[in-house]
This record gives sequence, structure tokens and C-alpha cells, in this order.
Amino acid sequence: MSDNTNETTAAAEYDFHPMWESLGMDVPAHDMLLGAVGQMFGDVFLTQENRPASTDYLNQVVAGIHSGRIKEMLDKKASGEAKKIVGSFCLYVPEEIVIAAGGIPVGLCSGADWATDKVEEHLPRATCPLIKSFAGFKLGSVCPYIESSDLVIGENTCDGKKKAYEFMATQVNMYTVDIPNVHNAQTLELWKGEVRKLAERVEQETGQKITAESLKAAIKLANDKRRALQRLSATRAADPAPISGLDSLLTVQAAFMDDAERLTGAINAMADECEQRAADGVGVAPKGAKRILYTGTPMAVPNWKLFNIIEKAGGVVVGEEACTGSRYYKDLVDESGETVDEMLDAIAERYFGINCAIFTPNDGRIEDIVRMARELNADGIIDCSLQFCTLYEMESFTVEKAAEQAGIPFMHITTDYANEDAGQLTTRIEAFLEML
Ligand code: BJ8
Repeated sequence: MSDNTNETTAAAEYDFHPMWESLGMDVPAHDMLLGAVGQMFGDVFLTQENRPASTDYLNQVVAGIHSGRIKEMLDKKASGEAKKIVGSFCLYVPEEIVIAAGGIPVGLCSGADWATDKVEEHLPRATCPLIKSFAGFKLGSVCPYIESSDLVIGENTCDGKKKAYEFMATQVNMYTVDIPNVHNAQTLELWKGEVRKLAERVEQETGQKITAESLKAAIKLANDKRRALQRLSATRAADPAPISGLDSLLTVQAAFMDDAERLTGAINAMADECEQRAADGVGVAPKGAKRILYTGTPMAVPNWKLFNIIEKAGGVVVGEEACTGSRYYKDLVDESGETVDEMLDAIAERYFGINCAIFTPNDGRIEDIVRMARELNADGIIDCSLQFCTLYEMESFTVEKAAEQAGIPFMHITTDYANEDAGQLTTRIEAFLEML
């Protein structure tokens, strides 16, 4: 296990341009993208006051996100330590299966507009920005994760993604998993079958059989990461909150890209520090700052817009009921299975509990929102949909009703990746915080 700090120091002295060129990327455009993200990261994250010192690890992750980390993965492949790099866009794709078959799982969701004109030659203009973004990153050749992915796994979730994957399959080596839309005993069986088919497809790609031993180790690795995230999340119930929503969001975003074992160590160090800060009454925001539970669509890197607005307006986000939040870590895979079959079933069961808005009804999500708001002592709920996301837009009415019944102030926001509405959002959020 290498030390990330050393790696990043080395990364600063290393010229990654030949690596990006070898991946077929548009290097000048990519330089521009990296420059913009670096600037944004500085403005959003490094201006926060009283951050836990252990969040320095996150700075290192961002510094190496398109450079040192990509090299690390490619080196692992070259040395035979890893067989293939496998990209995905959704929480429903089990990382345990990829790891157990010798692959490195990476998240490909993108949180910035890119090559929109090219995207609109293939996808409608009125498409959710997350979908347009991953298509744009591919068409603009600026994402080293998608360019280094040997296999990309899509999933039949929302209509936009489903249809966009038909286009993506013309661009990359793609396999799509079918996800049921209702939760019951029959659909669970269907889903277990899909998980098995996926395992076979990944094995075929990596050329490595999943064994009971490799699957057990992969389950433990992913569960350890979730346990660390659960610890960190629990510290956020304290007032003052020991860590910002921005840094918490970034921690989960990092979990889709960084080395699992190294990141788990770093998250546990953050949890240690935040437990101590909570005990000492040390916070990132003053005691009494208005506490927000975020719920809604996922926020892929570098979509930090809404959290930045909330926290710059004096609020503090204390939890995220989202795929870039609690849904990623709240449930563990049962570790008692001994055979590959038992473990694949346990994986299927765990992932079937992810409360994506494609499910109808989606009562589990509503219950989680109210439970989390109470457990984390939230003063209000901000529910956000990316523009043109019908699922989360429609479900926001149910969320609002549940918040009302629970007596928790609620606000719904629809936004995209552009900055045009930032001023208007700031005004609305300031007014919401004021009334809490
Ligand atoms: S399990 S939430 S990661 S599908 S925002 S692309 S839903 S139009 S991302 Fe998701 Fe998996 Fe569900 Fe989670 Fe479509 Fe909506 Fe866009 Fe979305």
C-alpha cells in the first residue's frame, strides 16, 4: 500500500501528458478542464474555515484525481496486480463483484458541462445534466477514467440513462444490467439472476474467476469502507458539526475513484478526529448554525455548487440522503456467506435496498429522509433534482408531504451544472435558513 502524500508529491513533479495522450485524450482541452476544476476546488474547499486537519487527504485525492490515481491504476494493470478497469454510473453496480474478479471499479458519473454541442448531436437538449455530462466527457475525450475503462457497466434505471447507454454502447465496450422497478420477492429473484449474469460478464472481461476467497475479501473491503463512512456520518449529529457537508460529500465522491483500502484508512482518521472534535465542541460552523439534510439526485465530481451555496450562506449540511451520501454506506453486505452463491445472494439483497427513485413505491427513501433528519438533528430538508430528472422531480411532492407531517421545514430546488442560477439560489437558500 503506497502512501498517498508521497504519491502526490511525486505526481507534482511528474509529467502526465504522455499518459493522457496514450489514452487518446484531448490533452489541451483536458488541461483547461483541470485548470478550471483546480480553481473551483480552491475557491470552494480551501476557503472553508476550521476544517479538520485530516481532510488534507481529500486535497491529495483531488490533486491526483486525473493524474496520480490514473497512473496508479494503469501501473497495477501493467504489473498484473489488477486485470481490468471497470467503469460504472450507478450505485446498483456492485463493486465487490468487480474487485473479486480482479478488476478496479471506478465511478464515471460526471458533474460538469462539457462538449454540450457535440452531446446534442446525439441526445436531446432537454436531458439531465448528469447524463449530458458523462456523454460530453466521452465525446470531448477529457475523462481519463472512461478512457482507461476496459468495460463500462450501465444499468436500466431512469429513461434518460437507459437510452443514453444505447448511444454510449457505440462509443465504449458496454454491458447493461437490468434493474427491476418494484421491490418484492419476485423482483428480488430477478435481480439475483442479473447479479449472477453481471458476475459472469465481468469474469469474462477480466479472465479471472470469482472465488469464495476473493469474493469474501472484496465484501470485507467494501464493508470496511462503509463502516468508516458510517462512523464519520454519525459524528455529524453533533452541534457544532465537526465537518462540513462539502467535505463529507467529497469523501463519498472520492470513494468512487480512490483506492478502497487507502481511503478507508483516511476516512477512519477523519472519523477519529471528528469524534474528538464533537467531544470537545469544536465545529466547522458555529454552534447553532442552521443544519440541513440534503436529499435528492446524486452530485458527481465536481458538482459542489449547491453545498457551497448552502454553507457559504451560513448553513451546514449534516447529512445526505442520496447516492453520493448515505445510500452508498448505510447498509452492509452480510458477511456470513461461505460459497460464491451465498455471497452473490447477500450482495444482491444488500444492493436491492438502495432506495433509488426508479422504484415505485419508494417508501424506504421517505422513511430514511425523516429518520436521518431526526438522527442528525437537522433544522430543515433541502430536496434537489437535477433539471429534467422526472423521477426526483415527481418524488419531491411525496418528500414534501412526509417532511410536513414530520414537522420539518422543507425546500425543493431544481438546478443544473451551470452557474446562472447561483444568485437566485443563494437568495432562496438565505431566506430558507433565516426562517428556520
Ligand atoms: S441508484 S439515483 S446512481 S440511477 S439525475 S441520471 S435518475 S435523470 S442518477 Fe442514480 Fe443509480 Fe438511482 Fe442512484 Fe436519471 Fe435523474 Fe439524471 Fe439520475
